[in-house]
Amino acid sequence: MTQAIRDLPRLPRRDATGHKGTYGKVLVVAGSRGMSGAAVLCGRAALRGGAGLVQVACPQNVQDVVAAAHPAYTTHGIRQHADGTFGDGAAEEVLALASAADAVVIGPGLGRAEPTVRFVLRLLEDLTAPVVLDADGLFAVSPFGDQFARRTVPLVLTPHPGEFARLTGKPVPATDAEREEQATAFADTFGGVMLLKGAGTVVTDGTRVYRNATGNPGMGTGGTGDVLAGGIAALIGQGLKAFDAAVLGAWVHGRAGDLGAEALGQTALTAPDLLDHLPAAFKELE
Ligand code: NPW
Ligand code: AMP
Ligand code: MG
Repeated sequence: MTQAIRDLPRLPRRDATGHKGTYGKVLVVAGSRGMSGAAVLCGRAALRGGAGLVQVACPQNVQDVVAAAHPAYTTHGIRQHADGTFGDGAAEEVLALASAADAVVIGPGLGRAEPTVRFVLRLLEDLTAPVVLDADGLFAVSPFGDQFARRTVPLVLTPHPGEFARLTGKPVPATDAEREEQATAFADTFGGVMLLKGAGTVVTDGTRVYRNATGNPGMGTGGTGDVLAGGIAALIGQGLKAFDAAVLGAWVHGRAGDLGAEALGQTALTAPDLLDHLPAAFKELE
């Protein structure tokens, strides 16, 4: 597939009479003490991606920090035990919020404590909205067995090569051909969308394979992946199918990185700079 804009999935048009209820409600389940920034970046990216409403569900002990970081999303503090771990009711609490969502991101900055892993698995059992599973959400399902195979709810996995190796239980793919082959085989087996990040991000549903050409090594900096996950969920919320949202999300994320690098150079580029350049990248698609 080429990279020409005309060959990309179409960005949904905003109808003249549309309102915030029209453009999708995204629930971001992310963050923990020490990684509240991941929840902020993901929530802000969902807003930049065009979501009508964004809610960030994060552990109670970071809710105020996350809320103070941006005025346009709402927040929910997930109840915790005194030691900071999630209690048994945490998943039910989030499932209730998710019942109103059009797309759910799970994972950025959530952490890897055992109760968090159980929380993620419990969410995946019962969620009915499409899910973008990233970062510590991927950790919770690694190594990836057949427990999610052929689920009816769309699932997009967005690992970087290290996370992909953790999912497969194999070494990091050594060549581009190996990346593509392993990602495709993986998606084919689980029946969802695999977006394998890195230089030349691969997006595949097991049949279709798209190799992204936007992006640059300046994006090798903390938090850029958290931005990608929020952007893809926003596109799903606007009605794109999971594969198309992943393809368009990867393209626009890399394009924002390229515009950011043009303005600021690769060395100093940071994840919030991607958020600042997403508007220009999206404008090219409008
Ligand atoms: P190495 O070190 O190169 O040998 P992890 P993470 C490997 C949150 N964040 N090619 C790497 O190998 C995230 O959302 C929070 C090959 C290492 O083994 C997560 O929740 C931020 N290998 C959490 O941090 C900002 C590669 O993978 C392992 C590779 C942990 O996420 C930062 C590292 O991966 C961050 O987003 C590549 N291209 N890339 C915040 N502000 O709150 C990585 N590896 O252990 O999954 O750790 O990605 O840092
Ligand atoms: P994460 O490791 O989850 O923060 O994700 C890093 C993001 O930056 C992914 O979207 C990668 O595709 C992107 N990225 C990192 N390094 C490069 C590179 N050399 N070229 C293009 N994109 C990159
Ligand atoms: Mg990441």
